[in-house]
Amino acid sequence: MTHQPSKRSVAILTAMLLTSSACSRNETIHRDALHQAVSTRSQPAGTVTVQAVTAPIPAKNGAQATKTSSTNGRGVSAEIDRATGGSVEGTVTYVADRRRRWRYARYYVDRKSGHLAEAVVALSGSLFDGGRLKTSTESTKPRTFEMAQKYFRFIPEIMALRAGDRVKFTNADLSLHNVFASAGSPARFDVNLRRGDENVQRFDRAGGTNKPVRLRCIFHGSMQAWIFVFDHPYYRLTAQDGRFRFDSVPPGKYQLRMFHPAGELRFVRTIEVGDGKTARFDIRVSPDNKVQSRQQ
Ligand SMILES: [Cu+2]
Repeated sequence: MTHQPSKRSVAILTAMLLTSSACSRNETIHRDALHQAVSTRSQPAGTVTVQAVTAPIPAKNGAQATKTSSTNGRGVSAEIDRATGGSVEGTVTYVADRRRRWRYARYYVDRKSGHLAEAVVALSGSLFDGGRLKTSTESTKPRTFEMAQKYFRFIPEIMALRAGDRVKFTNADLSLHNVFASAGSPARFDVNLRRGDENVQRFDRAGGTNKPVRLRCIFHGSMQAWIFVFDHPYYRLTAQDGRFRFDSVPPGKYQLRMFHPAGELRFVRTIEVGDGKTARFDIRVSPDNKVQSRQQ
């Protein structure tokens, strides 16, 4: 298992820093107003657009069984052997609807392909709910990510990390900002940041895809961000190509969950993972997948 969330977070941060210079503060605020307008519009009953193809692929040869100690400093209760389990891969794609425009299209969707970035994709299931799993190739060292406040936005707006990881919040704007974890979030804090200030928070409670830590700035209503915390390694944050992949998944039934909080798009489907097989599930979402605002 590679450290994709970390690399992707960095890649997305870089990409957003490059693109955000074109985004004025007025646009940001206007975007929030659009959000309100779109959110209150009634949506038809959620028809899930999905293309799911299960394509068994022979297991790669040469994967060595490297079962090692199941204890480490993070309270890991079990360890998955690299040579066992199956894989799940796919792409998240947004199918636009001209009658129901999506306010975040210009940020997240490659218009030609529809590939959706900054979508959180994760597996959930009884095999690892409530426990802390790792794969034999996964680093167990807690990491520290950075979430900046710049141009009156959180950059990146969406993060996915492992319980025990930390996030360093910084302020690059001249204005005083604040980071406030909303009531009901798995983490609670409320800090003010002047330009150049830093604040590090550790995220220990895993809320999965259903209960992200919801962040706001109390001074600027349009600023918002989400941090998803998992107690297992089967989560990804999609990059510009919309792709995700999980390896070393213990065989069994799971829910494949996708949540795009900024766009309020949600997708859930039950999948089965077979030993030594790769299952491909392409997730196609449309305005039909929009959830009602303020649900989480
Ligand atoms: Cu602010």
